[in-house]
Amino acid sequence: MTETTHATPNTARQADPFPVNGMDAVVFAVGNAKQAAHFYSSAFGMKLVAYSGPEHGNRETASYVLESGGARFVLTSVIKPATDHGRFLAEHVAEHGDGVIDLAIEVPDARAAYAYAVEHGATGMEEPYEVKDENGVVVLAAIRTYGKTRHTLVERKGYQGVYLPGFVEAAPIVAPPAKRTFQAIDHCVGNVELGRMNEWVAFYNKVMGFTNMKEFVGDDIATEYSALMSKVVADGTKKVKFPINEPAIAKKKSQIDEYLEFYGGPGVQHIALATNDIVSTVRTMRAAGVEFLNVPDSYYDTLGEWVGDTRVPIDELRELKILADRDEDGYLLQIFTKPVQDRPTVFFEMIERHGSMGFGKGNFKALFEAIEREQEKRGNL
Ligand code: TYF
Ligand code: FE
Repeated sequence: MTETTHATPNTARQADPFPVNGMDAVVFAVGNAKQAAHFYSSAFGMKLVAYSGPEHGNRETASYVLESGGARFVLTSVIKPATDHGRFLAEHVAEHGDGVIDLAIEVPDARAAYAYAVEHGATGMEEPYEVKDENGVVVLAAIRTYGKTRHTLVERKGYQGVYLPGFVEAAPIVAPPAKRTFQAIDHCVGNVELGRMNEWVAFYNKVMGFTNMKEFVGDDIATEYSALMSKVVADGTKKVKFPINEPAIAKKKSQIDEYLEFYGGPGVQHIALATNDIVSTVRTMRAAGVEFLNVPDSYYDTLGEWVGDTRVPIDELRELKILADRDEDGYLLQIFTKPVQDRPTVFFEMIERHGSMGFGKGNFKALFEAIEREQEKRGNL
């Protein structure tokens, strides 16, 4: 696009170099996708909608597609490795445990997105290719990001099938909850090695034209109590938000180091899921046995003084251990699960936003202390 005038400079009006529609799916490689699908159905209220496996001609893997509103998870296990992909899945689970292998992004033009990314320094993993069935055609391409994680670029072209060609419709495993437990993927966080956060931020700046959001954890906070540094990149519409963490050298062993040690390298740390009723979300998930980080009562003794009025009374936040934070744009309510597998690696955040586009900076101290108490119980502090 050429600039015709300098009278109204407005970069926001310039064509987005890397337009995205939003997150397409979070793809997990797990040891037992059948049981994981049950967990995300019964404990996270997700609905199984599609399946691919040996019953339908896929001899190598079993994949379960679950949805909650606009959020989509794909859980994949290898049954019998036969191709490079099967061996990759087997090795991934052996090395990293259950984890995220793909943060798939829906784009309006996968060929253009891939070309732009590779031109700007991304490593291509799959050149753009078409997959089709009677429901239409989808264009896929993939680039590499931190660790063994990839971004598949998904161009759906109005595809009418349940997920992708090769998948068949599946019936829910348990009756879906009357009310959705969450609506969307809010952000996906990566942990990278010490000293590499800025490289990965630059990667998203260059390769996807993502810009930095104002919230970050810098040196000062890091050494004082968080033992991590963090910056957030997002696409122009802020639909896709990727915080990147690295460990910091502080008084205590970083929670990021614990992750890197037990995951065996960089990878996705947490997925934040957006809800419009965090109280009912947390009640439902707690009743289903999901464990959340504990917050000391003292947090709630002073919360009202600085956070002001929120939709949920402080007493109810206290009862459910929900955190609250406020900035100039509004407030947010958030809560963190404990890791959802035996390794102290991947966990989830539930978040209800009311104007604030932040990530809970006001809670970092209370949150990181809560994480460190868990780290200590595991003998990793
Ligand atoms: O996504 C975020 O930035 C917040 C805060 O290990 C956070 O959820 C950052 C690092 C971390 C846990 C939570
Ligand atoms: Fe988060």
